[in-house]
Amino acid sequence: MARKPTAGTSKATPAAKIIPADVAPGAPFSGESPQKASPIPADAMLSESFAEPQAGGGETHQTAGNGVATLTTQHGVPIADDQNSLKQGARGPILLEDFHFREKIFHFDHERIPERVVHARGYGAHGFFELTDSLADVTRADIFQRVGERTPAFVRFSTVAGSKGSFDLARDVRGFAVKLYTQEGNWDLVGNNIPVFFIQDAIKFPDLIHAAKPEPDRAFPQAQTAHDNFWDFISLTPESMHMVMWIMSDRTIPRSFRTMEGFGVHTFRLVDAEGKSTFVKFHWKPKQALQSVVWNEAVKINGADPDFHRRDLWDAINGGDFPEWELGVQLFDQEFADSFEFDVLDATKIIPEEILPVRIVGRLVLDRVVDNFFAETEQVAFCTQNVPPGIDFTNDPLLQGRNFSYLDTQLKRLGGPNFTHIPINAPKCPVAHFQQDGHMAMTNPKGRVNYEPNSWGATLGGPREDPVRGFTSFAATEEGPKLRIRPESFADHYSQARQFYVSQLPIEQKHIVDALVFELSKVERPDIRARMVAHLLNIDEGLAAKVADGLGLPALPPPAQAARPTIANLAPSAALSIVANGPPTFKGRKLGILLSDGADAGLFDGLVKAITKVGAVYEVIAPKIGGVTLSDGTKVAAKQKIDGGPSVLFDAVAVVVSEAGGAMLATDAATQDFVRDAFGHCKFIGLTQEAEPIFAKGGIASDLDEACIALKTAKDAAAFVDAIAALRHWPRELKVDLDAK
Ligand code: HDE
Repeated sequence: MARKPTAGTSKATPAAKIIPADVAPGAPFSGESPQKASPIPADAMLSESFAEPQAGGGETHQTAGNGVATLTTQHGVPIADDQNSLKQGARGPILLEDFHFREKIFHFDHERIPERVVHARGYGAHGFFELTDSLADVTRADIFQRVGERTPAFVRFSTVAGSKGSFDLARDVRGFAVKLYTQEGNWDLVGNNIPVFFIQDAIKFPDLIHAAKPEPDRAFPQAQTAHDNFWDFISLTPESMHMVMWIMSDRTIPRSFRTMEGFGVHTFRLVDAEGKSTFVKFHWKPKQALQSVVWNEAVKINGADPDFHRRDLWDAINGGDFPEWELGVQLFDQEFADSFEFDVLDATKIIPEEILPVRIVGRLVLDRVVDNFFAETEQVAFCTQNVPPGIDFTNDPLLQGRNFSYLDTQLKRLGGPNFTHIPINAPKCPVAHFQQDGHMAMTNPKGRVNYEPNSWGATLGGPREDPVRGFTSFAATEEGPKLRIRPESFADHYSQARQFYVSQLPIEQKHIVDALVFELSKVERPDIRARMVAHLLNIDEGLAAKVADGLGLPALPPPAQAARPTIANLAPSAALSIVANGPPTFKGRKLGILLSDGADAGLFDGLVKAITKVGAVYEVIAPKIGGVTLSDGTKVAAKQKIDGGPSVLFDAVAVVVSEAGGAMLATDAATQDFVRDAFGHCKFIGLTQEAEPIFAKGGIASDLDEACIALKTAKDAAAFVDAIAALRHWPRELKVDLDAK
């Protein structure tokens, strides 16, 4: 964890003996001093948090001179040589006596914990929740009482199917798990970026996940649903059809974690001090607005930057552009639930916002990245059953099943019952109980008494129940025979799938068709493809016909047998479209500026100013990472070399080159791909006249349209940045895609 101050760590000779020069051994270690005094370059230094005295490691650290902490074993023994193991002679065998070597390798061998069985790949950040509208009228939950009060939060975003090292732009549902450290205990709202789920009963979850994950004999495909097992299971599970519409939409290829919605999915309860319950559905609405990428782009992003989403979140927060979401609630009572078309306990259904408006009650801001990925993001343990007084469950059979699973999975992953002692999981309110011991117990209660009731009195006897403040379950009346059965009210599987489809803009409907054709084209068994089309016929005949055509199906199959006929006239909901809910400006987005030597300095300056003004960022791409010299002699460093900075990494691009630069770059395949992809992905493109040879060689010079904007002088830059707020020029897709013709 600490470094010794000697340079040249690769030297084979033993390091010089360390005599602390300016700090007495055992003197309290200051987290600041190494940064100030050390000769080691800043980027090689310890972060302040790691330089702090380690828990359990004693209050002090020895230093090796110059204020740099001395490298020690885990037990605190100072280490003289970390380059060589202890041997019998220079070329002899390693000695068993080398406790430092054995400890180091032992610890390394045990560095991994099991990855999450689902949602293994994720990324987290810290922030806070601030209440903007009190819910004191419907809940006693402390977090919802006082407007303006902030509650610390930790959020982890994730994909579902891929393993920990998989890529970010998989077509997949995104997890949106929020841990709120309230003053009455942690509240974990473990949601997704899609408001419905595949299945209605938790007992089907292992089957769903087995079917989605790599097939068990061959262990592929990784992080994708485009294979036989997934579509086999789905086509045999009609309740998943509403979710299928969502996952085949661009919701599953978000541009950023920052541009996704989050949903609690289930119907929960809010409960007031009198025990009165109000049903609630939770929504997180991104201030950054909604945005997704296109599929061909997603495939290429995964190659160019598999960490696209985590890098985006890291950069945004460290750049001071803190992502923010509004918390919205849909509140309703039993009377509404009884009158609603579908069962509010069925997690495959939404309540459209047009029927039941979303009331905004707070905001969630992420303003701090983690200090250490493993300690925080990997070890965070979300549990759906973590609810504070005033928030309660309903009988949604998916939620009920989850309440068992999440506690159980933490035992497997984190290795024991004391995972709440890990700082990221520890509540930030007082904790007092008689639970003790077990693996890695860090906070065993003090004193003689570890049981209750006891007769040791208020001071010595420890904590007691509080019938007033304590969690009281909503007193629901339950009755009926024990049955393994699905309620009749869960039987409609197609109506809301259709409602989702008809709520999409035509370009979004096309993307759903394309996604279905892509995925089913990877399915080897024709009967599975046909079975899916049979379901689509119950959703929308046009959709089914297009998918059948895209698959080259010889004939349409008969519609799947439906337990309930599709309700065809549910009103479309504008809230379900991504494009209709896009951003008003380019804020928070990234422009890629491709430069060559001799590029117009005034134009570049204009672009930088305009981009900065709207709160967006830019990256310079150049033939060499060393950068370019502009027309006025200014040197500009590049962030990306052209073949490492394809246009898929940017929301819009500008090609600003000199005549010689344009002629040179036109011969480069990576540069041709740069403009061709930007064009094919319907992005806005700014280009100087000198860039035209590149577009000609890329084969698109004659197709340039109104979203390919000529850039001549600095004045054009501001208009260009205004135009690119639209993000994509969708009419182009109909010209560049065979499937659209
Ligand atoms: Fe999860 N889910 N899930 N899930 N889930 C897990 O818990 C499970 C479901 C969700 O960032 C696991 O700690 C069952 C719906 C998120 O750490 C596990 C069922 C929703 C995360 C588990 C569901 C989710 C998980 C694996 C069917 C949206 C990542 C690791 C009833 C509302 C949390 C872990 C993080 C993780 C079980 C369905 C969201 C195995 C049994 C519906 C965001 O416990």
